[in-house]
Amino acid sequence: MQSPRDLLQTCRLYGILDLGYVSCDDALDTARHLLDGGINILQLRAKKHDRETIGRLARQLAILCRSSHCLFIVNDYPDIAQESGADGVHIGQDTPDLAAVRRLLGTGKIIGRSTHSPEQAFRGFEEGADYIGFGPLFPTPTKPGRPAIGLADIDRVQTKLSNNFPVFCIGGINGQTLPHVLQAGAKRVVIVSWLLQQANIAQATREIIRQIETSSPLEARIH
Ligand code: TZP
Repeated sequence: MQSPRDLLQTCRLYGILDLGYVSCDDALDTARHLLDGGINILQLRAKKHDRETIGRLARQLAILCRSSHCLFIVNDYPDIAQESGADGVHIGQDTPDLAAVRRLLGTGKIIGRSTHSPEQAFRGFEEGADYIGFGPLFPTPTKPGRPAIGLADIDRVQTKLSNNFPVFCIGGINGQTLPHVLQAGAKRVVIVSWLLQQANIAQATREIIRQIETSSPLEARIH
């Protein structure tokens, strides 16, 4: 069986079940559509819900994702990630101490870090994040008030961190902007609102993964 970190290497499209776009009642069905489309990393992001609701949903999603060989990540709450059986947690810049999160979760779990500049990206790598989010590339209502950083630094950041280190470009990515993001050197992307708003989420997911894999093949890993 692949370890979570090995599976992370194969992830090209990162889906986020953002409860700002999907109701709790629809969350599991929406997750099933994303899984049908081939998503192999999925995050639960809930900025306005109470811990109990998030914990309950996280436990259900952890089981669902595991049965589909999909990594499941909880945003913001290391303790919920731990107790729900998730594969890891995603933390923002407002959680400064990644080492403390690592002590809580141990080395078996994945820790992802949001970064909004090349400097933050390099720091995220150095402090031991297993992957970083890098963006927002474009302005996005999903992260209001956060300035867009554009495409110019993607290639430099990905190359400096090595092509094997998972840099997930994020923010305002959709069917139209994706080709520009890939052209700029992105190897992995996160798409939140655009994917969740598609009439056929599974088909859109499949098509986006196909586009990423076609335009941006990963170099073979030497073990
Ligand atoms: N972090 C940087 S941009 C962003 C997050 C969580 C939101 C991206 O959402 P969308 O809807 O794909 O623009």
